[in-house]
Amino acid sequence: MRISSIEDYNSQYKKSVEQPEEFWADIATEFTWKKKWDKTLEWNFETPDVKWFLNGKLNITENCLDRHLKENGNKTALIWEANDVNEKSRTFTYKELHAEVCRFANVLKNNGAKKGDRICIYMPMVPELAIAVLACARIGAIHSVVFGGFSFSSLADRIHDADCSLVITSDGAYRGAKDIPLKSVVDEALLNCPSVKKVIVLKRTGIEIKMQNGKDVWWHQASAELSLAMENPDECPAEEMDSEDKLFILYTSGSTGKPKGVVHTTAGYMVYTAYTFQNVFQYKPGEVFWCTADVGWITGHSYLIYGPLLSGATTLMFEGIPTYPDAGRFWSVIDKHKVNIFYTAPTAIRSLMAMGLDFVKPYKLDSLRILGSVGEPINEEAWHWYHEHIGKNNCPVVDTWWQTETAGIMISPLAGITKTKPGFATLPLPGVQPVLVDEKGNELTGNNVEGRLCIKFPWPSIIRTTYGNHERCKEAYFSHYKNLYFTGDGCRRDEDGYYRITGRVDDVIKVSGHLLGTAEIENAINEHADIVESAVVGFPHDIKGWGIYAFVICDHKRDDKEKLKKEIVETVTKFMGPIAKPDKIQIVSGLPKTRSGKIMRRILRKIAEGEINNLGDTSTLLDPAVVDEILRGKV
Ligand code: 7RM
Repeated sequence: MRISSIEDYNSQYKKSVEQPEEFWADIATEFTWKKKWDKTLEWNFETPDVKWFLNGKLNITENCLDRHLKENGNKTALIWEANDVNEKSRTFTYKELHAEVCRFANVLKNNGAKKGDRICIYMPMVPELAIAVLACARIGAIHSVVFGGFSFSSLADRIHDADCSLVITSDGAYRGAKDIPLKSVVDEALLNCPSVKKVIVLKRTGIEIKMQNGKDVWWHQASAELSLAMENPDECPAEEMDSEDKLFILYTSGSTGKPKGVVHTTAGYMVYTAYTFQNVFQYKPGEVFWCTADVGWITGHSYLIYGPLLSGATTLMFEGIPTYPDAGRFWSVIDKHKVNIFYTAPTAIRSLMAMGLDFVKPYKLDSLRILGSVGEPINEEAWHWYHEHIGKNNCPVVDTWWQTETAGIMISPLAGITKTKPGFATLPLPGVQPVLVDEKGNELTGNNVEGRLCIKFPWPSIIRTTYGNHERCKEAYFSHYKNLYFTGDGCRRDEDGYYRITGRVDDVIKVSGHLLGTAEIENAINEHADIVESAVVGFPHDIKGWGIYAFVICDHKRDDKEKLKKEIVETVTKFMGPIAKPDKIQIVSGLPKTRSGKIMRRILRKIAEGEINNLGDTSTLLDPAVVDEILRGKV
């Protein structure tokens, strides 16, 4: 499965295009199956319908855990570093992690969970989060992890959409100097989620919380009770799953206010995340791999938990934030745990770069071998800083492009093998066939072209559906261009055939690496009693990549404008969460609309970006005067 040189890459790539089924079948054979598949691939992008490794039977946790026990049972699977520098870090060998996962799988079963149930996980970055994810997979329950930075209303939407029967959470969470009351957010969300029968609560911060009799269960109590009820609570048979049984749902923002529940299935996800982990990062046995992403995002699913564990690697999980207790924390963790491969987001690199080199200097960073970047385009300045000051000009930087919907890395250098170029994700991985199209869907062939990025052949971990609404999956990804998966990104292919992602071409924005829907933010703003309408667009932001610019209409004149803006920020934080706080708010008396009442976001985007002399055609506006007013009041 391992690519070892650029010639090897070229020949594997060729094989993956000419004989995709043979190519992936060879790789899939390396895993543990309860029953081998009988057909490798069936697909149709019209409906859409993609199936890999048909009728194969397996459990992904047997591949993540049991498979390694015999030879590597005492090898470290997980290292955990706490938010607080003074709290002891924890480590789990493969044997220990296996036992913990089985034990918690038994807790889930004891609380009524079974194969096919949806379980929402809303937790801090503690080992129990990874244990909960794997325990769901162990029993065949479908996990839906919701990022802890989302608030009750976003959480409720997600629980409700997936019809979850169980929620796993903690009393509170530590993030930097803050204590976040997670359980009370769950309590508020559950006022509108009758499907939830049980809430399992991990004790983390010890804050006082309400425990509802018969519904809320303490993790440690439920776990202790097992020892009385079972002879072997640390063992739990792995449920037999079909290759195409759902493994998880992960919500991602789209152009409407309602997030999409991206569905991934068992075998294809397993094969692709392991394959990409090993090849992109060129992982060597014994190395420590650190992905800084939260498990609430796809990067945490695929490269903090599944990819590394499937590969028998040592994965590091960090509970805190890059700037606590100071901006040297990442570098101190790298030295402390001798991290070899470090995978983070450009927004983190830019914010640490802005804090100055004094926070880097005290650290050796000599364990590092490879650096990775994910989530947004990495600007050249950040790329060079990362390469020079963190990698000491000695570590290849892999700029990995991919999406929640692709589940694994799609376009990226292979560390130490592909010649890198700052700002470029470079070349597609084997199995990935990118095409660029113009707005009408004509394929742009040859090099030196720029268009919209599509993929023309299925890879094993392609999105299968959007939960509960297959039509939406078709509409969002498979109907823009015939027989192509549409990514939503703009992209350039340069003279060397290298790909450079230019950014989103739809109504979602990447803010600090978090994908947010502008419509979702507008809904949250509109919860403020005085706001009648709002329009949100992105604007370029030095650290965050993109910032949030909100134009709002207030239903009566308020003289205390600054207070109103503060209230709007609080409203967004309350309903959607702190990650969606607007950076700029402009109170306006009208929005630029067409005669049919559609907001012309193109104009607002230009204004927010400061391109005020180039607003384009405004002749179709109902009232062109609103544009002048907005320009006068720009913040
Ligand atoms: C992994 C992840 C997906 C969107 C994607 C792009 C942007 C991600 C890069 C990137 C430029 C990169 N999943 N994106 N990686 N843009 N270079 N290396 O981020 O679903 O949350 O977001 O992120 O716009 O479509 S995601």
